[in-house]
Amino acid sequence: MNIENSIKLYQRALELIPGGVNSPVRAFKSVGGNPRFIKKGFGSKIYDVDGNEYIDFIGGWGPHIFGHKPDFIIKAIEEALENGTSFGAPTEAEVRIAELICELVPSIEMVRLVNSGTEATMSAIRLARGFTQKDKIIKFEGCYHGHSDSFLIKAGSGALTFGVPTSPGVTKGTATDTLTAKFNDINSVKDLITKNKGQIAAIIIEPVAGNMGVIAGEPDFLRALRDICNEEGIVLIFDEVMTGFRLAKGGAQELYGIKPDLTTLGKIIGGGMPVGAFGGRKEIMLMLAPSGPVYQAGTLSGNPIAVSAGLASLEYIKNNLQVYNDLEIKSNNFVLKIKEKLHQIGKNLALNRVGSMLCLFFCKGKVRCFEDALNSDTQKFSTFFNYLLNKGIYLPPSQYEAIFISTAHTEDELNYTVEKMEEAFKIIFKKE
Ligand code: HOZ
Repeated sequence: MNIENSIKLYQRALELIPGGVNSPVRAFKSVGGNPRFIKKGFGSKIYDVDGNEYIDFIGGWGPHIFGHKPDFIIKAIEEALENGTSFGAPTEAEVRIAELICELVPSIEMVRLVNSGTEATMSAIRLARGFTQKDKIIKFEGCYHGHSDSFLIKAGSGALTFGVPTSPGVTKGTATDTLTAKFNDINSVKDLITKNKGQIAAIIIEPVAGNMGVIAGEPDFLRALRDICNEEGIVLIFDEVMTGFRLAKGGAQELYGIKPDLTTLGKIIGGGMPVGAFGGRKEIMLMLAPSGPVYQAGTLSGNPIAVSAGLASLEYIKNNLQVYNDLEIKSNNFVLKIKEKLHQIGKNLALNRVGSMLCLFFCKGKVRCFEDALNSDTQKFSTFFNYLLNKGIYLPPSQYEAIFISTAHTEDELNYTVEKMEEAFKIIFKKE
């Protein structure tokens, strides 16, 4: 595969941008090789600056549930552009998207738009702290809630990919206020609450973790979290930046039938543009400025172009709810075919899937928490990734990110991917 132009661009970028990229995982450091510089995307495919075509399983890291450049999103953006790009004043589209979010996600009674998932989670915990007048939060090992200080402690995603789950630069004070529990282990949460009685403002969790690979929260565990939060007056925050509008119209909380107090959203809510949101119980949301004293603001929050793309996505979802069933069937068949190939070569890897999010761990046994995820052989993942990349299949360049299936992926493309995965498995397991 000729990647001459990507190589040249990377060399130029390395001189000017730390690590040559604007978000660490893109640098391919954990899998080796030169990152591909992407020129365009259409449907299930992306194309690099050397003209190579790839079946894309990143989907912009989640937003592109309908594939790249869906007509209805592009049309909405073009129409919005006719009117200008940014006003720093309220627009009708913000009201319409707020109505739609509250309709699709019933636990959200009021919502605030921001520009990214990181902003959403960062603001949600400030709000929870302001509401409860308590300082500490509980997060889970391997969960990733964006890159704000409070969350870069035993975090997943890029932080985990590069072995710095707790980042330098986070002050001791901040770290002291962030307690970490074990995913899917309610006793670890109970212990922290007992040791920090009356001091916990919020518990934040990805109900389906997507940043230490994909790991589903177990229903009993999530229900127990809800109960504990009720008993202790703790704000339960579901980080649905990845899972919101991805697993169901109402996100993971709809699948599990659990209502968090606050929800954070991103990715699909922006239709590929920079939008995030947080919302939830009215009495909590009313604490937010200018209704209440908890400050939060943003020059580009509710940006009309970004909101137009999000609105088009959510309207499409509302009118086409069968997409979730279609994605479930497609993704399940895909995983079954991969498992069949593994079975044929006598291997049994951990393959986790929830709806159209999935992850293959190079280890045996179940992966149900961070520690289990760390058992995966990342060297094997690297070989797997690079083999597929050279066959025109673009997986996330990290063991600890999610593979996303979109409505645009065709059966032929998925079958081709399974075929190439089988070839990769044979190479990886040849010596065993
Ligand atoms: N942390 C993001 C995925 N969970 C990666 C974002 C990016 O590199 O674009």
